[in-house]
Amino acid sequence: MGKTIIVSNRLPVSLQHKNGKFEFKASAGGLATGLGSIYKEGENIWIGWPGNDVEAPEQKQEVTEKLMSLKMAPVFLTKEEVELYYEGFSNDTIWPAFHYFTQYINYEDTYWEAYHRVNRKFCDAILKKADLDDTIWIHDYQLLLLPMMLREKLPDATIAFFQHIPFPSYEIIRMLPWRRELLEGMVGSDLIGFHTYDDMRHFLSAVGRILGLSNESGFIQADNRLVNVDAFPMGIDYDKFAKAAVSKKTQNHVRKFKEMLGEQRLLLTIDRLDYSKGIPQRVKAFEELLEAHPEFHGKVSMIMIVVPSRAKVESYKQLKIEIDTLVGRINSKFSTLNWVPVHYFYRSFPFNELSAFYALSDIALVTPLRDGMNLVCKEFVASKTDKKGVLILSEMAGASKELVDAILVNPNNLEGVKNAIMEALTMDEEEQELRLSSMQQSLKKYDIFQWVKVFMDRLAHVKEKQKELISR
Ligand code: GDG
Repeated sequence: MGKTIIVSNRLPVSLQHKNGKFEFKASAGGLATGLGSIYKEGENIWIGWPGNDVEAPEQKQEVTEKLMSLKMAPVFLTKEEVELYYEGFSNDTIWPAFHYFTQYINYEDTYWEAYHRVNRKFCDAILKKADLDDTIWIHDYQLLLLPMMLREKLPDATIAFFQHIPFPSYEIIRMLPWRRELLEGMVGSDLIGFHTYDDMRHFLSAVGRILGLSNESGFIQADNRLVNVDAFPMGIDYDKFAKAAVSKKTQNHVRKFKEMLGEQRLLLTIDRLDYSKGIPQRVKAFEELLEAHPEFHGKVSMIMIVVPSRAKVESYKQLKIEIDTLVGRINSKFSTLNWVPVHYFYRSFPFNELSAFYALSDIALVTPLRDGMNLVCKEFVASKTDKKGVLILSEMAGASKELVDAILVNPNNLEGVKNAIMEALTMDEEEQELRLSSMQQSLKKYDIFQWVKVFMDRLAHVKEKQKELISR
């Protein structure tokens, strides 16, 4: 058995340049935690872009050595590559297409060429580290071409791919001039995972209609290879959120925040700045609620955390202006000297403050227009150790397939969202407890560690099946 190589666009650390020296800050994200149990073992390694500009050869050397000591290897990207491959093809072509925002798709050949070039760069970086019998697990939409590039060089390697965002219907994927190459790239894998059954069905349908490859119960036969496709809904580090919620640090923040906010029912919303997250629609639903129910004035507030993201992409700049204007409108219309309807933060918070927001909020309003999974709703549920709180969740989030005890809404139906907020504000404690307990049970059982295990076990099973086929 060879080693395991994890590959993602970004490494699970962020690189900071301080006083002429490079420092790394470990990412606290769920994926980094879950895969930590893998890449830190034995000879295993994680390969990806460390972020930030590193241009001088001696700086590259310094960063590479530091990363190697952390069991990581860098793929350095030039400014132009970041602009065309990352901000361009990844975030301005694939992202809008795969989230059904066809009006935002940019069809640029220069983006595509850079995407191809950078996938090749990742391939070369991996080949420097990989042996013939290694297992290579590639993550997400920035690297769709990579599985086949690797397969051509390492025909017997074990290659897996997981997509964290939705996979759209055939009608959308066929709009992309590069649809064939993208699908062929993915099919270089032995195992392809998505968050939901629907994503998996869409992928299989596209592969059938565009590549002419049929499947039998999720197994595609491609060039004498078997490729398995399935749904693996990603979990969270459940215990981390449940423990943090009752920790001294978080509870100190809860106390402080409550003192500042006074007696308020709190609606929480947390997202990266992204048009797929449905932020304006949600603010409008809250505005309509306040319009129709003056009895809530002074009694209910929304805490809205918007984490800066992709600030250089035009559609994101426009979205920021739209949200600023909406929040300005609602606050100027309803605020009083001792009450503000929307507490709006355009920044991120340290983990224990985030945990405090989860713990003290009465309702989480998670209403993306489209979301591969959405982890915020799962983290909210895990943080509710006192079993008081209500989750309102969009049907368009992958998580809605698991969290069926949330109040499920269509995020485009403002009246429906408004009514859901009403229902949540008036839900009795017994029902809150019933719903939360049931969701907590499934999230605890199928956490991030279980997700990694189930995926890796399946990969081993697929390889066994391939061997049997060859020996027949
Ligand atoms: C992509 C897919 C899929 C947020 N604000 C703060 C903060 N966060 C953390 C949350 C959560 C993460 O960021 C956001 O994860 P999501 O899943 O909600 O969304 P994406 O970033 O769009 O992720 C998505 C995911 O990949 C995994 O496959 O679920 O569908 O789009 O973990 O906690 N963390 C801290 N401070 C903040 O202010 N510390």
